[in-house]
Amino acid sequence: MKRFTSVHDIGDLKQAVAEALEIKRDRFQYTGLGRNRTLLMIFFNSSLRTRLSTEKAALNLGMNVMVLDVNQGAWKLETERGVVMDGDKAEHLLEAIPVMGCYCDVIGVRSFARLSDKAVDYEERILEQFIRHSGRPVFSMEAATRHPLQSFADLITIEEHKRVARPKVVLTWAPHPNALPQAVPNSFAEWMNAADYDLVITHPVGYELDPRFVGNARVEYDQRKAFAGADFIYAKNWSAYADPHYGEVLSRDRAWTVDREKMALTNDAFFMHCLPVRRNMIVTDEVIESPRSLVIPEAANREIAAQVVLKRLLEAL
Ligand code: AN0
Ligand code: CP
Repeated sequence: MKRFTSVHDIGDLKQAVAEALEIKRDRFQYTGLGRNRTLLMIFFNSSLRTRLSTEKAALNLGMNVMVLDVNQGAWKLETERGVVMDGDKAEHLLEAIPVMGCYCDVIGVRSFARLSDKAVDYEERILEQFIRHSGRPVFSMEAATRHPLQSFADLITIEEHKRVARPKVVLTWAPHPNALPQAVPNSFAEWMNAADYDLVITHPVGYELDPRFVGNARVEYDQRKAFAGADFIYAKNWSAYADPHYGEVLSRDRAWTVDREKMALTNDAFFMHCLPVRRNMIVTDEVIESPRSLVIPEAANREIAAQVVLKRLLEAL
């Protein structure tokens, strides 16, 4: 594998999950593979899980790891070409990227949507520049439109817990005070479609996702109807995608919070969320603390997903 930015890079999903479960049984079986190889992780945005799980995965493979938080201690970076750099930005991404490539063998990039210009976000300008100019295999640690390491971990978690071959998986919008990207729901829908699960997406009117990600999913505006018979409830907030409200918060309606009463409509569903989660906005204390909550095993599987991805990138060096 030469890069990892979406489900399209991972190939056969059954094979990928089998590889993940094999690594989970003994995560130290490939410690020689990363010897004298360096991973550089670049963060334009905050992280807890991605940073720790990806570093742990790299250590399991015997890699050396370097982390750069672009906003802490590095020069402020200009990203637009053609700008007269007489402001506060001391360095251009077009020099910074190839320089970073000099010091490592594999690069992970986290760069969220800015939510001001849909075209810029959906072209994945930052991630694409890393792919083009770093000279190294690049993987996404959540980019503007997708979070494939999260979705891969979600898929592994569902495969471990499902009770029927083709479970009903419900992606539900839930309220949040701030405007968040569509990366997690886009990517989740993309992977669930690829896995051919029975996927239902529920959200208030105005929160329709890009149809390219919705794919074969059914959209149900009545959250209670969507929950009926569900095997997995996957909660997430996102901001509006549709014009003219791209990136805006249209609702903070706590009638959409996932609570015990709504979970009772499901087929004893498991509750999932990528974390970080706002309790009693997205989900009640009771549901996230219940025995059906998978948020911790899901986060644990981030290490496994990252290890499969790094292993495949190393094998192709
Ligand atoms: C980010 C998002 O919604 O994309 C990261 C999720 C993994 N969440 C927040 O900023 C709260
Ligand atoms: N789920 C996830 O990616 O978490 P972090 O933002 O903490 O990395």
